[in-house]
Amino acid sequence: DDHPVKAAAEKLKEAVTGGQTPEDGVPGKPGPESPTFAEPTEVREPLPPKADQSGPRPVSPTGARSRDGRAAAAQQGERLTTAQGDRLYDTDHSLKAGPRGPVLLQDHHLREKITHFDHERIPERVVHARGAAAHGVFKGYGRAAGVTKAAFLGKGVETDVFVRFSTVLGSRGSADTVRDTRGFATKFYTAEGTFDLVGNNIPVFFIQDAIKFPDIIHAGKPHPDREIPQAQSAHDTFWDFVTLHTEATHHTLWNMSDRGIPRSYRMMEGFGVHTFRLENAAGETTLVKFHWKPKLGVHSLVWEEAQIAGGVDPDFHRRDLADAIEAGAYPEWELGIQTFPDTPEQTFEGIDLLDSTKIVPEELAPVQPIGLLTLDRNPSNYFAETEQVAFHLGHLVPGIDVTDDPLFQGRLFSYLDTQISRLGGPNFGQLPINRPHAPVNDMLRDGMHQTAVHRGVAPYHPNSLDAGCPFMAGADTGADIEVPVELPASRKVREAPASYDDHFSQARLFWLSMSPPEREHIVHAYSFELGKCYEQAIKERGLQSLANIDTELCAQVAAALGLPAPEPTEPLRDEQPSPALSQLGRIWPLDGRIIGIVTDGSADADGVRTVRRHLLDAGMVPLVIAPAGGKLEAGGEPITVQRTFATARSIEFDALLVVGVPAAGTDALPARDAKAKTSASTLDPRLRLLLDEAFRHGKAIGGWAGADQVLDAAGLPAGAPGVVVADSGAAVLDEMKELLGAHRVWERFPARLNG
Ligand code: HDD
Repeated sequence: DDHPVKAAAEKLKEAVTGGQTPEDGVPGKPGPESPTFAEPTEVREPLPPKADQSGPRPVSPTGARSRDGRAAAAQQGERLTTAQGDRLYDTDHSLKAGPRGPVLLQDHHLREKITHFDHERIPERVVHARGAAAHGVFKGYGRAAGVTKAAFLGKGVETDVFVRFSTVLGSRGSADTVRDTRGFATKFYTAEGTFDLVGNNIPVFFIQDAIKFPDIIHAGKPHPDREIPQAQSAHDTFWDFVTLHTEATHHTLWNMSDRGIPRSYRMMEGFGVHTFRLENAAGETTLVKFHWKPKLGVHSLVWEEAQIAGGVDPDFHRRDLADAIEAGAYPEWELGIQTFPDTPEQTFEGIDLLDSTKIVPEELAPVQPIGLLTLDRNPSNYFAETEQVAFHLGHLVPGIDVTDDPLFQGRLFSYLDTQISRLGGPNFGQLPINRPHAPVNDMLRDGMHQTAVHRGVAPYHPNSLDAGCPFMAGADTGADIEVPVELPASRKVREAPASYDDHFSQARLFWLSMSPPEREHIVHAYSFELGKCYEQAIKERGLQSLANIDTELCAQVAAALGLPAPEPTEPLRDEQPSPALSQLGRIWPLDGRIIGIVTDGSADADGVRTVRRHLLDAGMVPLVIAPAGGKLEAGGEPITVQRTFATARSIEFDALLVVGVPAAGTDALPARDAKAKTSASTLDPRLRLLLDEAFRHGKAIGGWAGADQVLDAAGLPAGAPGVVVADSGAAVLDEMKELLGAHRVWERFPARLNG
C-alpha cells in the first residue's frame, strides 16, 4: 500500500473526485451514466427546429449515421486500459527503478502510449488540406428522371451525404478566410453505391489538361526555398504561372473577385465544373453541368474582414459551419443541372463543353433544380471523418458517366493514387466514413490495414468453389455500365483542340457581368496581389492579361502598380453579360445572419429581449455584446452576455444594434486619441473599433434609446446609408431587415468604376 506510484494515484483520485469514486475505482474517465462535465457557457441559443426537421433520422444498418458519436470502434467500459484492454492503475508515471531512478524498458504502457502518439499524424492532402465537413441528407425531387436513371435522384428518395469544404493552397492549420478557391466535395451514400461530386465554388478551372496540375500547384504553394507565403496566391510563382498559361485567366479573375473570399461555406455556390454525361432508362444521353445553389444566397467577405479573421479567428468558416448546425440552422443547397444535347461536337451555343475553363451562362441554359441537400449533423471526430474521407470522381452510379474533358480524365487517375499514400494503403474504403451504404461484395483482398475477415477460398471470377459467387449483375439488376459512346477516328497526339485557345472572352464576360462595387473589389485584389510580386516582368505580364480582359480594369491596376497600361493583344469583344454571375442586385434570405446587440443592460432591457426573440423567430442569430461577461440583471429575465468588448470583433456580425449608451469595460485600454476621448468620454475604444469596422465593411448599423450619441461619438456620419436610428427596437428592426436582404450597404463602397 505504500508503493509511491499508488500513493500518487490516490492523491490524484482525491484531487479529481474529492474522494467520491466508485468503490473499486481508480481515477479516470467518468462512466457514461455519471457525467461530470460542466455545463457549457451559452454562446448561441439553438434556433427553433423547422417543421420538417423535428427529429433525428433513422440510423442506417451500417451504424454510420449513429447520432451518439459512437459509430465505429468507440471507447468501451469505464476504466482506462491499454490497447489490448488491460486495465491500468496509473498513466502519469513511467515505471522506474526507484522514484529518482532510470526508466525501465519493460514499461509496455509507456512505450505503447508514446509509439502510438508518434504515429498520430498522416500526410495532409497535397491540395485542399484545410477543410471542414458535415453530415446531411439529400432528397431527390424526381425531376431528373427524363435525363438520368440514377435512383437517388428519384422523387422523395433520401440519401445520406457527407460534404467536405476546403481551401486549396493552405496547409491543414492555415487560416480559413484567405483568398483562394474553395472545395465543395459531396459523398452520396446511395443504395446503388457511392456517388462523389468533387467540385469547387468556382465553375471553371485554371488549366485545361490534368497534366499541368502538378505545375499549377507547385506555382501556387509556398516557395520551396523558404516555404512562404502560406495559403496565398499573392506571390511571384503563382502569378508567373497564371500569366504564362493564360488559360488560367478566367479562374484567376474569379479568385480576385468576391468569390475568392466567401462569407461562409453555407453561402457559397458549388459547381461540378466538368460536363458529365447522364443516361436515362431508355439509354438516351444528355450532357450536363452540376450546380449547388445555397438557400442562404451567395455572400462574400470584404478583403479587410478576411484579413482580420486570419488573425483573430483563423477558424472562421469551420466554426461558422459547426455553430450553425449545432444551433439547428441547417444549411441547404439545391442541386441543379444545366442540360445540353449530347451532339458529336459536344458544344453548346459555340461553347466547348469539354473545356473546363468555360462556363455556359445560366441565361443560355437555366439551372434546373433536381434535389435538396441539408447538412444537419456535425462530425463527432475530425480525424476519423473529415480527415480520412476520400472522394473520387470515379465513384459513379448507373445513369451518371464521365466525358472526355482531359482535366476530368486525369483527375480520374489522381485521387485514388494520392489516397493510397495519404491513407496508408489500399483499404481506406473500409474506414467508417468511406464505407458505402450499399452492400459491398468485391474480390479485393489483403493489403495494409485490412479489417475485413473475408470468407471463402475463391476470390476470383468465375469460380466453382465458392458456389460461383459473387455473380455479375446486368443492366436490369443495376449494374453500372459505361455509356458506349462513339470515339472519333483520330491519331495519337499531344495537342488541344483549337477552341481551347480562347483564354480571354469568358474572363471579359465575367468582368462585364460585375456591378460597380464588385469591380472595385477586383481592382483592389489585383493591385494587392500583383503589388506583392517582386519581379517586374511578372507584374507586366499580369497587366497584359488584364488588358485582354478590359481596358478600364487594366488602367486602374496599372495606376495602382505605377506602371503603364499595355494595349490588348486580343480583340475585346462585346460579350453579353450574365447577370447570374453578380452577387448584387438581389434580395437574399435572412436566415443564419448574425446580429450583434451592444448593450450594458441599463437601457430598454425589455426592448433587447423582444428584439432577440424577433431575430430568432426570423431565423437569425442574435449575440449580446456587453462591456463584461456574465448576465445582465435588468428587470425581468436576465440577459446572457455572449460576447464582451474584449472578445467581439466586427467580422463576426452581419449587422450591429446599439441600445442606449453602453458603459466602457473596466478592462479597456485608454483611447489613443485624447481629443476623441473627450468628445466621447464614455465610449470604449473597442466599441468604437467595432462600429468603425462594421461601417467600413458595409454592414447595417442601428440603434435606439440614445444610440445616436454613441454613433456620433464613434464618428459615424449622421444619416449615412445603412445607419438606422429610431425610437424603438421594433422600428429599427424593420429597416434593418431590408438592409440585410441586400447583404451589405453597397452604397458605402466607392464606385469609381461605373462602366
Ligand atoms: Fe482536385 C482534392 C476539386 C482538379 C487532384 N480536388 C480535391 C478536393 C476537391 C477538389 C474539392 C478535396 C476533396 C476533399 O475534401 O477531400 N480538383 C477539384 C476540382 C478540380 C480539380 C473542382 C477541377 C475541376 N484535382 C484536379 C486535378 C488533379 C487533382 C486536375 C490532378 C490531376 N485533387 C487532386 C488530388 C486531391 C484533390 C491530389 C488531394 C487530396 C485528394 O485528392 O484526395 O488527388
